Amino acid sequence: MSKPVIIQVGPYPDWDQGPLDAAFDVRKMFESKDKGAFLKQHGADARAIATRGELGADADMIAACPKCEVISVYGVGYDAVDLEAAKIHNISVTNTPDVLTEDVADLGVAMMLCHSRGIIGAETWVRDGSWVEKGLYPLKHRVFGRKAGILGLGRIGFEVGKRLTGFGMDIAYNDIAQKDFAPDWTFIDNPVELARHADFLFVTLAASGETRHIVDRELIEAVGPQGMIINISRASNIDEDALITALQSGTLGSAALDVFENEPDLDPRFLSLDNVLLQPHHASGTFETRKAMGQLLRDNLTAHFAGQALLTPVL
Ligand code: 8YV
Repeated sequence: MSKPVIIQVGPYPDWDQGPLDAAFDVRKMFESKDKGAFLKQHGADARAIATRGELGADADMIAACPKCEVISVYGVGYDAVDLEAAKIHNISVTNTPDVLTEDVADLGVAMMLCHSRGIIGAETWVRDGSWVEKGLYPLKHRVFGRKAGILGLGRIGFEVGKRLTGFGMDIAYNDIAQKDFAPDWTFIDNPVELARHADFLFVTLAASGETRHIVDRELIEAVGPQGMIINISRASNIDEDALITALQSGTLGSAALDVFENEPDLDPRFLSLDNVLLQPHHASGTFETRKAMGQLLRDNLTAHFAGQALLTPVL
């Protein structure tokens, strides 16, 4: 029996590629310079699309694959998949929740500590001889005991909060409703009020059309000149232009970002700012988590083609 044809949007590590190639007839879109021509050639045969969180599958891609039955996302975020188009064409969508939660939370907290304590600058201070020539490294701001705000108390936001309790922080959160699994943390029903409360504002919302630019100029200014915004969700949750303006003018103290509009070609203005910590969208980037994500992506595809229930459907 011939293997189901799959369009693979972006590369995966070798340990995922091997089993994927063995189980399916994989057509690798990322190896083609002309995506349109690639989809013309292979789209008609495709029964599935395997993609990554940040790459998704847009309406044109979906339309070019009329026999597609399932889109499997390597990532928890599926905002880059055109869900309306998937619905119209009766296509299921799966993602990889849970397996990456802890690592993403770890990186968010690490970014807070790193940036607040000036760890990257301090390392340079040692290496470039400044310690010998100039003496002690300039003082930085403490994390312990300060106020944290979590915008979006889903799986990742909750894990961030659990970690922050270890730093004795005063934790508040905002979500569409109060969560009974977080009785010790303060629910603030307005995102701007949450930002006013926070020394450190974690953006951990699942991105969608409704959350686009929820972190706008008003909210950024509410975090204020002493505050830090940490984004481990999606760039679209923040008005990036307003963020850069606030970082330049000092109406926002600092930011630590793992995600960017148009990544990896980020806005060059970020590169000239020293009050922002820049990370290459790698919050889930550990061997352990990426292996689990690859496995879950394949398990969903395998279940689908075996006529079984999907493990982690979002649609
Ligand atoms: C990426 C992510 O999928 O989980 C998500 O939503 O954005 C990430 O885990 C990962 O970088 C692989 O491309």
